[in-house]
Amino acid sequence: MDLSTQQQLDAYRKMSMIRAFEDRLHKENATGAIPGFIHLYAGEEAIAVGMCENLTRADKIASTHRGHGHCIAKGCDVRGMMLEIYGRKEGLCHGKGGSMHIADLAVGMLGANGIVGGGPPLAIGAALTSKYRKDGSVAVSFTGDGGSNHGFTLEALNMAVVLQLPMVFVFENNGMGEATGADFAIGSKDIASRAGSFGMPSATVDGTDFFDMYSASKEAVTRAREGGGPSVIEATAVRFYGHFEGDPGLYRTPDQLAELKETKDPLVHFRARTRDRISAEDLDAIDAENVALVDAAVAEAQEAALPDLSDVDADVYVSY
Ligand SMILES: Cc1ncc(C[n+]2csc(CCOP(=O)(O)OP(=O)(O)O)c2C)c(N)n1
Repeated sequence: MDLSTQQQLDAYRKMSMIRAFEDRLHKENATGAIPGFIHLYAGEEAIAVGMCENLTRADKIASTHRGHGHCIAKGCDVRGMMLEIYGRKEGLCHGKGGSMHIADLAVGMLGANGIVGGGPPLAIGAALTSKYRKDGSVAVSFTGDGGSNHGFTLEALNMAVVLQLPMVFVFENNGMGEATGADFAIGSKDIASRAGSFGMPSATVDGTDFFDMYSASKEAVTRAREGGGPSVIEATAVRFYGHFEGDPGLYRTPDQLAELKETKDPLVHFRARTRDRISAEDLDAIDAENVALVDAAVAEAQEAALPDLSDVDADVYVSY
């Protein structure tokens, strides 16, 4: 393990922040205060953080409809995200994007994406730019098991190999696409093994284990950065909430969900893996700090101003 104790604490801080953010949004959404749909990432924290701890601000990521965790892992400002989700003027995208379109190019976050499978074609564009400019940056797409079946995802996999791009495709296999099981929708039952037929290496990891995800990501990112071309990582995990907030979730019983939460919690796994070097009190303190930060962000978002009507068509078209 090449991570110092401080780096491991930093990684936990991000995973814990994602959990605090999502748990609070679950409650806030139930009050009717949040416009639009939200899809929560709780349960999948180790995937985003395990990957992004290997990236710099210059590296780019493309996300999904379930994007809050990717944003936090890549360094988006949590206050700006909360304001954005509430549709406020001071949000990261001036309150016009909302949960599914949060982007922050300053930290290399190309955007959450309401188009399932939309991330891979976007990210290979960033990877091609990196190769053309020879700037040494890497691009990463996060895609669900459902999105892994989309035609443009498969086209992007092929193009990344043909052009030998500095790219990593992360497939987050949480076992479900809305209410459809991945075991039904994926013919081969195995996303990672598709990579071989496209001509690139792959790894399958336990996406509830930060250290497993970190190691596989490190190998793939290093390969991409050193000119070795693209890779696939399939990371398995569980989503702790419904597909979207409001989903009745009839496809799993309360007992099944309770068991999954008990056995597949990435934060609990982190605590178990670091017990010999990081105290539970230190991790509890991080959790409490994050809850307080999220409390403050929500309180501010509730009171913040909406965008001005006169700005309705600003930021819609790019001026060249
Ligand atoms: C192109 C496209 N097709 C369908 C949808 C509707 N849709 C939204 S989320 C979703 C399921 C996605 O499942 P998966 O990729 O496994 O991601 P997860 O929700 O499990 O994170 C679908 C079908 C969409 N938004 N875009």
